[in-house]
Amino acid sequence: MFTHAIARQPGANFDLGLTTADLGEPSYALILKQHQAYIQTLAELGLEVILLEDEPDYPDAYFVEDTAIVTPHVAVITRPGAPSRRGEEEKIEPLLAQFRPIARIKAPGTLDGGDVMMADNHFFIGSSLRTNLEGAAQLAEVLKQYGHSAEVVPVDAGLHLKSSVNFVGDNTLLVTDALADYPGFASFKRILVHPEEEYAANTLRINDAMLIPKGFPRTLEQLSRLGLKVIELEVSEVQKMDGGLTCMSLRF
Ligand code: CIR
Repeated sequence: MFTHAIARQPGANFDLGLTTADLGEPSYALILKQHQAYIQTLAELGLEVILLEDEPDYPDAYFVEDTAIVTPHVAVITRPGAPSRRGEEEKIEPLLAQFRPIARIKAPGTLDGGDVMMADNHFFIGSSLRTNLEGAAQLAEVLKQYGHSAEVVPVDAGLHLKSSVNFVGDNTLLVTDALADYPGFASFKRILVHPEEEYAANTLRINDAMLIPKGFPRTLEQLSRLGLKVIELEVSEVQKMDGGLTCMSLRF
């Protein structure tokens, strides 16, 4: 059960953040509205939401997920893979230190939280453009010290591991074609995301609810069969900045 979430307000210069998407100009008024609805949903699901102020020097800083990995036993502060994002983690560390012992990813390791998928006590760590093998190995080592297991997954498509696969509970993954046959996932039930709905792979399980991006009817239908409460959220402006539902919070 998650009881807390950390999130950060998007700043007025959020459109200066990194992106590879070609979905048009993002609107500040709209992203604020979408972010507000997201925070409100987390609160309605019973989480205590700690909302941080925007960071003018870090236009991507509202993607707080990338700055830490929080397990029931430890919080690991990352060293983000994109140089423009290094430093976002500094204000996250003292906050998480109130809740968990702290460990840190150290240079030359790099790691983004978006590359880390927790499936109960096991962690899949994507090695991607943002997370290098050194960062992945450091995280695996810390996780093992705290009683978790971990393995590294090569990420060849999408920005992060969780752009393509997410754990939805009950030994089940929601996964795109790119990773559907990954041997490390063989023991999981797998729900395949339709190729036209790949963005919807970034869903977020919060306790007995499933948050999914709005506008992906096939995925909505597939997830509705799981017996969870399914909540659709509009995140069009977040998508324009290569982000999604998981990226905008740290849950623990
Ligand atoms: C970036 O490129 O770093 C941001 N614009 C998007 C980060 C998305 N984060 C995530 O998937 N965890």
